[in-house]
Amino acid sequence: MDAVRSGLSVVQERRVLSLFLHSRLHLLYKASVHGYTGEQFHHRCDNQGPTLIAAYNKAGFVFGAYTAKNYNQTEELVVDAKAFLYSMSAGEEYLPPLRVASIDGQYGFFDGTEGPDFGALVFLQEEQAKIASDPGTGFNFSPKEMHGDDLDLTEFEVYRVEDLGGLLAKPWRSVQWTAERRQQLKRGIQAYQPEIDSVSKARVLLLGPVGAGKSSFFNSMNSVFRGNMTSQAICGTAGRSLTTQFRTYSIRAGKGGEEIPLILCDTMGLEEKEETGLDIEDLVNIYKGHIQDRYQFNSSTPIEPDAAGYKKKVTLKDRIHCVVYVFNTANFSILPDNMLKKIRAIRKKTNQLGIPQLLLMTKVDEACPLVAENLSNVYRSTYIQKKAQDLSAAVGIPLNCVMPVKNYSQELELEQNVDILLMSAVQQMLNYTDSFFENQVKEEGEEVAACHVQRVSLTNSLGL
Ligand SMILES: Nc1nc2c(ncn2[C@@H]2O[C@H](COP(=O)(O)OP(=O)(O)OP(=O)(O)O)[C@@H](O)[C@H]2O)c(=O)[nH]1
Ligand SMILES: [Mg+2]
Repeated sequence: MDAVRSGLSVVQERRVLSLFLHSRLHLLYKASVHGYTGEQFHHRCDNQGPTLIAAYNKAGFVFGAYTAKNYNQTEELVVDAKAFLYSMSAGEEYLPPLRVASIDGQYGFFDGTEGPDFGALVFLQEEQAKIASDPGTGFNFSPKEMHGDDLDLTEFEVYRVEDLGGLLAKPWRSVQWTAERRQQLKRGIQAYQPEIDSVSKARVLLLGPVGAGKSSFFNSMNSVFRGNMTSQAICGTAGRSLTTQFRTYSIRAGKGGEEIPLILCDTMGLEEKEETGLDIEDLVNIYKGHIQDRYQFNSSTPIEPDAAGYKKKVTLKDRIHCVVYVFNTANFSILPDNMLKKIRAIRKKTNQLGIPQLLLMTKVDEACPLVAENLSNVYRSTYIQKKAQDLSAAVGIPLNCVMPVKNYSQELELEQNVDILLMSAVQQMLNYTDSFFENQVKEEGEEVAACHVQRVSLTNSLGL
């Protein structure tokens, strides 16, 4: 999923987005990966709402068409007053794209079963990397300006155009974006003490799809407390999980400083297929504290009790006290059904074991340009609010357990607002850890009470 990347450069994307108001592009289909066929195009692009085509040619043009209507293979002409064709040529980075509205202001496209057909421009002509160009049919343009007279394509992509909806007048969560708040959060986390004497640190497990930002979250928190950028956990992008070991990370406040009372446990990413990625049996062993730091996961064979890396004797301090599901805000909506099924199965198991759960929405900067511009817009972005609601519904986690964050990914210096958002998430993790311990105390109390009742009834039955 992460391997299919947009062919648009940052500048090209910005230029295309200048054609819309507060929108973002979401790649649905890339012909060089999925195939230059009408079937593949319709499979991925039908009923997706507003979409934008980006066709690339050797002459250096990126051009295409926008429609606000669905592709649906109705074999009819679709009227769309919002449809337009556009073109950008290389070397014009600072100019807005050429935009061509239809001749009658109504023409959209012919909704057939083959490639998209906007009359004057027909894409995937004859199921090949080609276009047919016929200015005057629906739209009028100069072929030289539109595509440099080059009809062969080097790439063909379709994006969903997602409306970001602007900013809410009032944020849906209030945050104090101040230096005092940053300090207060830092002090609060450092001073945290679990309610149970035998446990000195909260053990929080990060779980989620490959590339969601689990390792980056640890690195970011480590940086916040160190006071400078760190990259202890390996992170980056690859088709498969970069993290293949179970890692338990402590965090020190400052270089050589004291450890803070939090252990972040990093796992291998979850993968869509049954036999790949983190295995649910391994996960239960992690929850119970049986898997040791640096255990090398093997998707095809879960750990056995006599294996190296299996800790037989475990106590409450080795167990996972809080589970955090980590999702990339931007690509969550294209998570395959199998992945969601896997996550629901994990949720069920986690509930059975009574472990509190939170959801971390990462990459809010990538998801919404208004947030990238200013992180304090995170709770005012209509788009982020919608994503939080969608994620909450899909994973079955209440909205008040959903925490948006931005990890450090390219910065050289710490930033106050990034720190505040990251530490607010950790603060919540510690609150949830407390509820885990409260349950333990309650259960132990109930056990003691049950023993007492048993003893009393035994005493009674013996007539003592
Ligand atoms: N812009 C931005 N990039 C991020 C953010 N979080 C992570 N990244 C980037 O996303 C990529 C993947 O992040 P990782 O932390 O390696 O993801 P992971 O969940 O540990 O992935 P696996 O170990 O492979 O399962 C890296 O290139 C990070 O720099 C974020 O909040 N914003
Ligand atoms: Mg990782």
